[in-house]
Amino acid sequence: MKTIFSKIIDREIPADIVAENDQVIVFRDINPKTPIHVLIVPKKEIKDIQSFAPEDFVYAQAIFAMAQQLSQTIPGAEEFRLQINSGYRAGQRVFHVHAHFLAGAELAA
Ligand code: DGP
Repeated sequence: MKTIFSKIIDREIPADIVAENDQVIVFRDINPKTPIHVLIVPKKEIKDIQSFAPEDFVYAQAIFAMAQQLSQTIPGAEEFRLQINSGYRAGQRVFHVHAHFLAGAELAA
């Protein structure tokens, strides 16, 4: 069964998409925790970091590259937090690995 994020990637359900390339898609979180809160999601369905195969690490690079691009293009996102919850007990609720890009406010250290 497809994940909710794959349905967004395939345009089967709507999302506020802010960027996309061959490796990742970026859309606004439905429940934003900060003024700027987007999710960077690999286009390949990988459950969590624990499940990465050696060839999947290209997506780790793609997530970092996209985070840098977002910081340079979204006003107010020059400084940001990148957070990946990997596993239920770490707070993950959508089991399609993704990075939260959080910005637009001073975040607790
Ligand atoms: P996590 O707990 O790390 O798995 O984060 C999942 C995030 O995904 C959570 O912040 C809410 C967001 N989310 C869940 N379903 C949807 C959806 O259908 N659309 C959008 N835009 N975000 C969603």
